[in-house]
Amino acid sequence: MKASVMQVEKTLVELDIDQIQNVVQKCLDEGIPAWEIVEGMSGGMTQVGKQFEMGEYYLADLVLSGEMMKEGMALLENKFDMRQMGKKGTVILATAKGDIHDIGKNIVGTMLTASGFKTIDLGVDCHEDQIIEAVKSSGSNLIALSVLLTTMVGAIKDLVDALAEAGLRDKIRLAIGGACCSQQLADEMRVDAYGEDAVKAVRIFEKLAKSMKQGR
Ligand code: B12
Repeated sequence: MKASVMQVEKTLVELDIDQIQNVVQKCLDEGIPAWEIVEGMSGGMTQVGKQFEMGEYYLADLVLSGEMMKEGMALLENKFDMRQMGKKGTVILATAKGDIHDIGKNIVGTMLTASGFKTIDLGVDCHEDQIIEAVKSSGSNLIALSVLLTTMVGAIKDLVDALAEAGLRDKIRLAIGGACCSQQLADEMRVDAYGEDAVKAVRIFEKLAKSMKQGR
């Protein structure tokens, strides 16, 4: 990782909100691509999450880190090559019902957009009916579901069942990610893929989109 990107990561971990835009801008001035800067912020967020779990940070710190992420992203939004957007397909993004975590989903969305996908972001706490509706109205066949709460794992099954009921299961590829997800859970829930970070999410959807085109 480049020194300036490491600085972005460190600034996030240290929750230095006054500096976040300065360090992100420094990366941009050095010509560092936006997606690399997103990776730095994402790494910082992951560390903040771990320190929270160890009892070193409080809930207010988490909220602050989320704000910092937003401030940093504000400088990057128009730095991605939008000419490529949608060329690889359209991905519907959602956080599972009952779950309001959105930082990871937003990073996944940014990385997908940056790599040539169009994204339709349904936001947080998404009921399966909302997702089905979006599939029908957009014609998209790719879904990225973020699930962080163990208590909401059932929402994955509800979505898979609802897709089957709507006669859409075979026409759709669904990937999951977030703190409580794993490959084992993906297998149990019969979803098509699990990814542990936004970079993997891009690889997964490239592969899934390709398999759909080839009529796997
Ligand atoms: C930040 C945070 C919050 C923030 C959320 C702010 C926001 N706008 O999102 C706030 C403070 C609001 C919050 C609230 C709560 N939280 Co919280 N939160 C976290 C924390 C510390 C970090 C999450 C995060 O943003 N990480 C950084 C991002 C970048 O990582 P990420 O989300 O994992 O996403 C990456 C990958 O997972 C992947 N990915 C994500 N989605 C997808 C999708 C696909 C398809 C793919 C391929 C990949 C992928 O790519 C992303 C980028 O690399 C986690 C700890 C953790 N280990 O995750 C707890 C955590 C998820 N929260 C937890 C809890 C319990 C709660 C609350 C219930 C607390 C409470 N008592 O009120 C509430 C939830 C209320 C609700 N109904 O949802 C628990 C869940 C425990 C469990 N096993 O169920 C955790 C694990 C903390 C803990 N150990 O106690 N939280």
